[in-house]
Amino acid sequence: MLDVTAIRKDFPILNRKVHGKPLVYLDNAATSQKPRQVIDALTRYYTRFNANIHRGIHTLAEEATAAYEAVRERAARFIHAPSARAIVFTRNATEAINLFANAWGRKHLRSGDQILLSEMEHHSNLVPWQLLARATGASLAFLKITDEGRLRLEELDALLTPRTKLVAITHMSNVLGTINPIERVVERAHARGALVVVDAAQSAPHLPLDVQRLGADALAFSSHKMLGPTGVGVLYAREDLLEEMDPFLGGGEMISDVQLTSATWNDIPWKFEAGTPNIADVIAFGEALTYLQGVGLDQIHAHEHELVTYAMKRLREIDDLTLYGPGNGAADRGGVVSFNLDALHPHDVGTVLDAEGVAIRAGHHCAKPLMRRLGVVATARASFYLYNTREEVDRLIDAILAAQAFFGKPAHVTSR
Ligand code: C6P
Repeated sequence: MLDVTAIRKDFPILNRKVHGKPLVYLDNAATSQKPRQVIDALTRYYTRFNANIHRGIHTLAEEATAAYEAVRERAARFIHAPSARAIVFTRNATEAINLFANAWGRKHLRSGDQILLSEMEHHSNLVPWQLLARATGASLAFLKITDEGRLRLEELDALLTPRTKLVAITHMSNVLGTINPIERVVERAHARGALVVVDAAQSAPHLPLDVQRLGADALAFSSHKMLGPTGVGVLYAREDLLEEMDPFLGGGEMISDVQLTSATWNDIPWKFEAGTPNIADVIAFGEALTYLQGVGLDQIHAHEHELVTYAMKRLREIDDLTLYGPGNGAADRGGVVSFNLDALHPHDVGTVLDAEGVAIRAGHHCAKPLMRRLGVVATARASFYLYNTREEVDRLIDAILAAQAFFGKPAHVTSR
């Protein structure tokens, strides 16, 4: 059991009011709030040891370098990577996927090769592969999903052909909440000689993650969804892959030697970190990782599962409301729930909820092909994190009833 009361005290923003009502922040899948420890780390860096890293020989530069590289070690431990050399810092999960798609894909894919994706991918794990396919002549294939929002795994073997060089798949859907069985996908993909890239943007913040147990060849996630600052992402990739990949961006830091017309590359992972990186935010991200590990990812996942189960039970009590994704209480469901109210646009729902102090997301969630598969243009989405409570779920339900009342739909359940 999490001590949510104690946790909430670490998040100053949770004390604020929105439209005169206490904030209920249920947009964690978009970005999480930050604990004081992370905010303080940023201030500490800028007030104590701000300096450029790797190249300086003065004390501040050495301290900043040590703090930055220590976070690489911490990030490796967080996902059970075999070594910090397999951790590349990027701007976000999106850039991490683009890095791999360009640096690995352009070298290894040819016309006639195939990239296998799923119908539930975020645009960040779709468009980079579309660009790669266009550049190399490779084609895209898609693993379909069931009406409940799960992968049609029984179709996987047929889709994995000798032409399939790479499978890129999300660990957890940002719309459906589905947690995909990555190990099983990896096992079958590897049996056919294909690599697997995992989009862990929605899983790394919420589930214990072990890249070696998953068997992922590469995996991407973002700091800002896991209590850390914006502007930091992580690409994990097998060291042997990173070694043979060409750089993605060229510039300072990523070189070993430079002549007027040629250059040689730095060791991994620095080969992929051209220019001055986001030093302050990486260092503060380290505090986020420490915070999450202090609380425990198992406990966080259990807490969110309980909240989403309760939320779905209460959402089901509301007439004219459609829920998306695996059924209530399903073990393969994380703390994200998408829904629609008949005859109400999700943006209108979101606006009324905001007036009640409840922050949710409404829209296509950067998953337009999935929206089409669900037969909608948009959904409303509530997403939970370690600091959310059952009382906040009740506030969500009350606010939805208020939205129905506001737009003239009868409310069929009584508010608590
Ligand atoms: N999803 C959401 O509200 P970035 O923007 O690079 O930090 O993360 C991209 C990304 C990749 N994969 C998945 C599954 C995601 O959910 C996201 C980000 C946010 O759902 C913003 S669209």
